[in-house]
Amino acid sequence: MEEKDLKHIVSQFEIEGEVSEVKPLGNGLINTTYKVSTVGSAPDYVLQNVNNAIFPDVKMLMDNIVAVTGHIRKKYEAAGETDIDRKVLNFVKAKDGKYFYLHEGKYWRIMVFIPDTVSQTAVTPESSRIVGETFGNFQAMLADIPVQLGETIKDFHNMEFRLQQLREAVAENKAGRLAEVQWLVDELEKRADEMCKGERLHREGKLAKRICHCDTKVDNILFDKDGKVLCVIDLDTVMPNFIFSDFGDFLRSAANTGAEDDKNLDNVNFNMDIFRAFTEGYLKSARCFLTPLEIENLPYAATLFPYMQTVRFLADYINGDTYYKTQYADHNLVRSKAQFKLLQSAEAKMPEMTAFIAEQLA
Ligand code: GN1
Ligand code: MG
Repeated sequence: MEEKDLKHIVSQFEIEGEVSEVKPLGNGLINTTYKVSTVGSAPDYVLQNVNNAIFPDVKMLMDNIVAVTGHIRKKYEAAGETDIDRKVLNFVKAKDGKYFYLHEGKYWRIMVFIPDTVSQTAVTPESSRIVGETFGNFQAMLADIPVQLGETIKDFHNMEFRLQQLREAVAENKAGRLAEVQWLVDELEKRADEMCKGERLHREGKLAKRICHCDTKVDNILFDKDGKVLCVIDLDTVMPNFIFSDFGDFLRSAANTGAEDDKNLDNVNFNMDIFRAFTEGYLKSARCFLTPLEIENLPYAATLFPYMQTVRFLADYINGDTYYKTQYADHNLVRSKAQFKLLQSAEAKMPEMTAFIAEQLA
C-alpha cells in the first residue's frame, strides 16, 4: 500500500502531531503493521491493518482489547505503578469515536508507539522467570474483569476442532500433498485422544476457562533495554480459554532451542532451563488461583502447543498454504516438522517437568 494512502488512514484518527513517515514494522504472520513517525515531540504510533479474514468481528475484537487494556491500566493505577504508558497498550479512537476505521473493506487501528523497547526471539532463564510472572499476573489481573469477552476466533485453541480441520484437509487433499506427509499425519493421530484431554475435562465440568492471551510467544512481549518485561502486545486473541494456552504457547517459542521454522532439526529441542525458570515465575503469581488439576496438567500444556501448532501448520500445508504467510514453497512443511521435533523433545521431558513442579509446590 502506498504511503500517501496510509497517511490518509492515519489522518482519520485522533492522533497528536504531524505525520512525517509511515513504514512497515515487525513480522507478524497475520496482521500488517506500520510505524507512524511524527514530527517533534508528539508520540509516534503503530498503525495496523487487522486481518478480517481471520478475525471476522473486528468490533468485538476491539471491544475486547479496550476492555482488557482499560482494566489493566486501572489496576496499575490503583497499585501506584510507575511508567504505566510503557506497561499497557494505548489505543486511539478514530474521529467517529470508534477504535477502528474501515477503509476500502479493510479495518485499521492505531495505538501509541512505545519507544526504546527490545523484542527478543530467544530468551534467557532470567527473562523467562519474569515473563512467567508477567503472564501469571496478566491472568490474575483479568480474573475480575467485569465484562464478558467474546471469542475473536471461534475455537481458536480447541484441540478437537484443530484436529477436525486437519482431518478435513486430509480428506480433501486439495493441493495433492498428502502422500509425502502421511507419516506425520499418522504420528499426530496416535496422540490425538490424549491431546484432546482439555476439552474432555471441560465437558466434565472439571476445567474452567479464564481470560488468556492465547498467543504468548516471545515476540509478543516488549522488553526494555535492560531486558525487563514491559508489556504483552498483540492482544487480538485475548479471550476465554484454558490457562494451558498461555503457559504452553509461551514455552513453544521460548523453550525451543531452534527456530519455529528451523530446517535443521538438530537445532530444535525443548530447553528445560527455560521451562524451569518460566514455571517458577508463573507459579509465583498464578499459584493463588490455579486449581490442582490445572497445575497437574502444566506438563501436558507444554506438549499441547507444539502438537497443536504442528496440526495447524500441517493442515495449512495440505490445503495449499491458505492461512499462514509463507516465504517459500514448503515453508509450512518445514514449520510442521520443526514443531513436531519440539513436541517429541518435550514429551521426553514430561517426567522431569512433573518432578520440578512438585518440588516447587513442596
Ligand atoms: C500466528 O500473527 P502471529 O505470528 O502473532 C497465529 C498463532 C500462531 C503463530 C505461529 C491468529 O500468530 O496462533 O501460534 O502465528 N495467530 C493466529 O507463529 O492464527
Ligand atoms: Mg505477533
